[in-house]
Amino acid sequence: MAQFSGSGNVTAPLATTSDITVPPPGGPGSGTSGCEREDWPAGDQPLAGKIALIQRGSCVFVNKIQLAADLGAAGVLVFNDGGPGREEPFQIGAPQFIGIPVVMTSATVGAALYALEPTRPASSAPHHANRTRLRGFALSSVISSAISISNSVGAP
Ligand SMILES: [Ca+2]
Repeated sequence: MAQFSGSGNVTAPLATTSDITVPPPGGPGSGTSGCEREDWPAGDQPLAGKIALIQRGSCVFVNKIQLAADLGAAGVLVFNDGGPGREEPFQIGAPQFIGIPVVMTSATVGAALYALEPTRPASSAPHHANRTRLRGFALSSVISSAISISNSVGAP
């Protein structure tokens, strides 16, 4: 759920920041996922055609979202950081000028998606196909349910 985000349905591969640990070892709110340019792969548009998976942390949501959008993200999925009392999703502000769908989800869903992200080492090759199917199912479920909430927020 993200109030005032861009609307639309996005189905795309995940890209995750390089600095996610659930829960953050420095305590609630101490993580910097998606706050710095260096959290993402190098290049002009490294997130083009992808959904950016970002953990809640020390910088404001709009900065994380804007950075991901600037790097080409098709959508943004922010998850709570998993610290004490920081499991459930809540409504975050994502200004419409950013123009891409933004969704907030729980720490559990975020951590599960992070664990399935395909650029991370797979435990063994035979499981890869199952992991890919599971990832697609989970992500599409998260995105479609959250986007319908986002659209209803904007309705008169
Ligand atoms: Ca960071």
